[in-house]
Amino acid sequence: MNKKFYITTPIYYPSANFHIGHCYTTIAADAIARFKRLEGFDVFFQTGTDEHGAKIAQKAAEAGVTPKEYVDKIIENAKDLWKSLDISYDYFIRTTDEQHIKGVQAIFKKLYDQGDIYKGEYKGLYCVPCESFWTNSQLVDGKCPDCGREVKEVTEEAYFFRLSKYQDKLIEIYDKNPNFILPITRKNELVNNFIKPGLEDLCVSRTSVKWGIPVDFDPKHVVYVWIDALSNYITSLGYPDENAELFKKYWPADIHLVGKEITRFHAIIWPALLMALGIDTPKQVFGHGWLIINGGKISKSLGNYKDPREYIDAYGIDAVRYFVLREVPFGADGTFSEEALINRTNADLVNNLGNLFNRTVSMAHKYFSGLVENKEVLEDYDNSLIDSVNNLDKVLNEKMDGLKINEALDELFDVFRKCNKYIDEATPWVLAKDETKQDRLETVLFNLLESIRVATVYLQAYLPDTAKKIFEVLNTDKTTYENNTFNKDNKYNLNEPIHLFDRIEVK
Ligand code: ME8
Repeated sequence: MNKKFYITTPIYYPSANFHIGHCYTTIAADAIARFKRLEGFDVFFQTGTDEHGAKIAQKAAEAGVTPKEYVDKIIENAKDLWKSLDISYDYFIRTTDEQHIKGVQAIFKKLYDQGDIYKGEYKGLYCVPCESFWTNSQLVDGKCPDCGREVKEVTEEAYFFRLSKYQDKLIEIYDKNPNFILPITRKNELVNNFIKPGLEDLCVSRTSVKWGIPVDFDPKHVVYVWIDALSNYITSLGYPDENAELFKKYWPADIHLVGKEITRFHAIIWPALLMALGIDTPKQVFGHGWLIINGGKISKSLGNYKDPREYIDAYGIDAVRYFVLREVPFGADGTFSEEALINRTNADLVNNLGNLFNRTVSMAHKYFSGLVENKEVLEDYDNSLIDSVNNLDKVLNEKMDGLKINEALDELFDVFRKCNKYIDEATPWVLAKDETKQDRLETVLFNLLESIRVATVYLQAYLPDTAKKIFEVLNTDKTTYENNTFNKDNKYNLNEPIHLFDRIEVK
């Protein structure tokens, strides 16, 4: 097999524990990764943490611990969160990993040696107590936005990356690959606001920041933010060793999934750095929208959020996964509220899927002791259900290729809705009373079970825990994507019915 697929999330700042916004990107990446694995791709799904910088050093100092001690705790918490959300990442990179540090130093040195990085002067407004540089527009009433104290203009020696040199080459990449930046609106914003006005060279080192990767040939400098952070996507694969097995196998990335606010770093700085290094650029940067809570962006610095585990404990893993994947058109901003989560769970998971599954399995037990096979006593309307089941593969592929995850889920749940409608049409409880209709009754139940089985194969990408429970009750090993069509020759020997989801009472 040579179909590979490399997908990444941003590496998040472990300045505080993660919130539902981080879960959003990570759950979406997980669903895409799982879908690709189902399809038979050899997937590498990477997430991780971006651990350097003045902010984290300051937080650690406030907590009275070293930066490493500070981030270690948050990362333990993050890994536990990903576990409780069934996140199937293959690799968790930390920018404090030795391999990453060495890789970043080698990248910096190579770019310097070939003249793409040069030494210059960084002029900025500096807040001494906060050890932070600000731009004029970031100041609040001319003062530091963090502490409100005076800032002063300072000049410090710094290294710069010749970003401006790559302006035309970037435009060439965008023109050649219409799917390089998606959704398309983000590409237009980027070209108009950043590329057209002209790119400036980028400051890539600091002497005022201590918690970072030292420039090995000039150790009073640390590598500043974006080279350190962005390089994670290749150092994890073994770069700068271009012959490293993982690098050869998985690079270039197929999708960098990021929030909209960092799309430009991924679509401008990152490909420029890669071109300078002489290696392939990623195939796609997808900038999704923000989850909004109480009218504003969920934010670590505002602290306006709950620990996502509270939602998982209250409503279940798959209610949370389903909500974030289904509620918001992927790409756009959307609101996260518990009320909306409850409504979605009750409508789609409890009433539609849960009810369908419980009713179908219960009837199969009541009428046939759980043993069901296809008696092929068909009515015309059966075909419309079977056709939509067989069409799922094509529809879901199209939707997932465009990362229309919410629409893919809607199509999948439409099959469950059709099954419920089919029960109303076929009225198995009426058939059950007529001895001459027993074969028709069994056919109806078979059609339902087989439709649920085929749909559940895809459901594994989105709601793996629920899919597993369904397959256990169906007592089937036909759970793989290959030849996943309605198979009239399957036979069922069902386990006892279960309630997949509990109705959530609104308080
Ligand atoms: O930016 N809605 O880290 P970060 C949707 N370390 N997504 C959200 C969100 C929200 N309200 N809040 C956060 C960084 N996210 C850098 C990245 S990558 C080389 C370096 C998600 O901790 C979204 O993916 O601030 C966003 O881009 C990311 O978390 C920002 O995480």
